[in-house]
Amino acid sequence: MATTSDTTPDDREFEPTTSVCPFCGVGCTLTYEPKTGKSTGEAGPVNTKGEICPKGAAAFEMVDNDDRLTSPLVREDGDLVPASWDEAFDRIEAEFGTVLDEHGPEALGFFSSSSCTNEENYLLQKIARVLGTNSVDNCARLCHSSTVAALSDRFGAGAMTNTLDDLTEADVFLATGANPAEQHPVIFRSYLLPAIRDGTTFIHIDPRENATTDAADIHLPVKPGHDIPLLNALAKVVIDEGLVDEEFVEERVDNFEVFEEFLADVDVAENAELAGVDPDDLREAAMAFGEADRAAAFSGMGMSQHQSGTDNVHALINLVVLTGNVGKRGTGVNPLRGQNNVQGAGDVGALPDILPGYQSVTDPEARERVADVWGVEPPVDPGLTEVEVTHGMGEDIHAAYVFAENPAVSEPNLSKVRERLDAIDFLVVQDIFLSETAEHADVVLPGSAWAEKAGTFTNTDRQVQRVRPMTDELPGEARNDLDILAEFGSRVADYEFDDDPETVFDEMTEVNPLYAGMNYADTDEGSVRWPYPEGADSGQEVLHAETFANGERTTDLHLVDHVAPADEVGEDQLVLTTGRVLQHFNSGAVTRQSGTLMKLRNENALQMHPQNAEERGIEDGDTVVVENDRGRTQVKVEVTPAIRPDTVFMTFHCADPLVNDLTGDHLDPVAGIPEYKHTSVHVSVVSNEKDV
Ligand SMILES: Nc1nc2c(c(=O)[nH]1)N[C@H]1C(S)=C(S)[C@@H](COP(=O)(O)OP(=O)(O)OC[C@H]3O[C@@H](n4cnc5c(=O)[nH]c(N)nc54)[C@H](O)[C@@H]3O)O[C@H]1N2
Ligand SMILES: Nc1nc2c(c(=O)[nH]1)N[C@H]1C(S)=C(S)[C@@H](COP(=O)(O)OP(=O)(O)OC[C@H]3O[C@@H](n4cnc5c(=O)[nH]c(N)nc54)[C@H](O)[C@@H]3O)O[C@H]1N2
Ligand code: SF4
Ligand SMILES: [Mo]
Repeated sequence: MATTSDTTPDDREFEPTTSVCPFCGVGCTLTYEPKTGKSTGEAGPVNTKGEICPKGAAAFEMVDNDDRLTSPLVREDGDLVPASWDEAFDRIEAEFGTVLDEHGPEALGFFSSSSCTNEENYLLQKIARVLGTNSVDNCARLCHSSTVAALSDRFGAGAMTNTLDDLTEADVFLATGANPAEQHPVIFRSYLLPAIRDGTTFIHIDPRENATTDAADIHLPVKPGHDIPLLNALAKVVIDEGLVDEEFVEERVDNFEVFEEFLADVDVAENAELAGVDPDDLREAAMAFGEADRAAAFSGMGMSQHQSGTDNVHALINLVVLTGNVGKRGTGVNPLRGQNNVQGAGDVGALPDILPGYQSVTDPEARERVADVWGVEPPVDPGLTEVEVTHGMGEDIHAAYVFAENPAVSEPNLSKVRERLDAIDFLVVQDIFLSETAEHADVVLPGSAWAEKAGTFTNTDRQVQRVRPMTDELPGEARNDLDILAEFGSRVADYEFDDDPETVFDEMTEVNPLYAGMNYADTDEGSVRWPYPEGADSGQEVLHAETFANGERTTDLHLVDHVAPADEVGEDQLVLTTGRVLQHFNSGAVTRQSGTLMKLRNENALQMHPQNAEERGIEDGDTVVVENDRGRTQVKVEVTPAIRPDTVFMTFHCADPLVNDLTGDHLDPVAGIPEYKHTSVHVSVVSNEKDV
């Protein structure tokens, strides 16, 4: 990567101020340790003893890194070459101007970022809306959009119903489609594990045995894509065994009889067979959940990333509501949120149908409240999701701005995505590294990493925390993300956008009712939790206690039937499900830069059951071809009984092997989340060395 300045990242000095980890939604507090030149944990609102996981410990390696982007790049004769900021912005201004003149604002798409601050996300969604489009989205789309849709529909708030602190009071934990031991390590070790050791029964629902399963009392190895029959059977056992919380149902549920009738035909043993689990284990899990005084459910990508993602979560909510496990400590439906600020990116309105504070764009009063502050009314029509924007590139979408996301690795069905990224007239990428997506861009803007910026992040249990810079100096010509966004907005729209985090925060609290009354100074000490009603002393901990967040006293039980996954499984095919490991993060853009993490684990292996391996003549460590109609990739095999015999698993943390060349882009009809967790594939051993 070309550098236009003498300041390489290594020359800089950092201050040991505290900030928040750039990786997962747990939100651990970190600081810089001058002696080692690395990040280290510091006691904070979530990691109260300063505990961190290996990624937190390596978080500085993405800041202080020789591969950082140090200059704007523009495409000349097919190549990306260094340019000045003025040249880069002039080009952006001209190209966005042309697209706006020729095609209007609907021809624009904006990718906002769940790894960036509330202020940056707020500003980018405002820029999109001031320009006249609601087509702004963030990785929450790929992550918990289905969970948020189901929770908002049923309870009126798309977030954890409870807090990490009160959850430790549960008698039973049920975690489904989530592997918190690897993906939310500090929640697992500091909150869940101590309670489990103290007697809380732990039910884990996952097609694989993983580090989380090691702590489980009951493991239900569900077939990928078959959570609804399993959850309906759990609800059926609860009803049959008289474990319904009748008082709660009487007071807070509208349609119990209809639901009971709907489940009347459910045969528990048949559903268990369809879901691929042992009926006795399923009954034991249902009894434990139903008999508990307080039971708490946790939900992750195994539930949300399906064509039936929203329905999956509805089925889980049914079980929780039926047993009266909502509105009190140690209960609830608790999505473990993904990136450090995915909760915040949604809260502040970086979503195509939602204004700040989950107000619908179609609600005229909400638009008016926003217009009062902005002086510009947001457009009325919901915009496109990020997968829809990608699919529209080169057709209806003529220019796009990708801020801190890497869709060229993280979106599904990548051969189509690559085609679209090349077909679009004009693509801007604002990143800290030359990501796979940046390689397709017309202009690349070098931004700032977590330890170089100020603002706030909102963690998985709704705590707004302060992000503080540890240096004023950026590598080379790189600039602060919020500055870059403000200059971009001010150049392309007839509007002056502010680049001061506190000013942006203050404006955000005026527009976002959930954050109303918060003040930037308060986030400097500990954290501030939403909802934070104006005039309150502190944010609300357990939601939905007397009424649901939508103001209603009651909710419905939803009647959800099994939805067959989009990919049919041919006779000699296996189901590929995908996910994560402890040592790496998402597309790998920020973890493959870390020598320490790569040393811990640098291989992306395909987990396969011994039975499948034997049938195909595959041995542990062999290289195999994994393929389907969409693509083909080669990967090493780890033969292990930890995975179901009809399923294989690999991560999406690498650009090679690139698993999303295989995944399909079938979307959940409500939330638009892709079906990353169920893909049909052929797996065969590479017989000829030359093929490798
Ligand atoms: N180390 C690490 N931590 C991370 C991340 C990371 O990349 N690395 N990413 C962050 C982000 S963005 C997110 S969204 C979270 C995600 O955190 P998780 O939701 O825990 O992540 P996944 O590994 O994608 O999926 C969880 C589990 O779902 C299981 N599963 C697969 N298919 C099914 C199914 O059909 N049903 C059920 N019930 N389970 C199934 C998988 O075997 C896997 O163990 O993690 C965050 N934390
Ligand atoms: N097969 C499969 N695919 C999946 C999933 C799965 O489970 N299976 N999970 C999906 C989920 S849940 C998610 S959240 C997505 C994640 O998908 P992405 O968000 O696309 O993945 P990341 O690797 O987190 O990409 C973040 C990008 O932002 C850059 N960046 C990081 N911090 C900063 C910053 O502060 N400033 C700037 N300017 N740039 C920054 C990084 O260099 C990187 O290029 O992947 C989805 N894709
Ligand atoms: S648990 Fe999450 S927030 Fe905490 S140190 Fe690890 S990656 Fe960072
Ligand atoms: Mo995510």
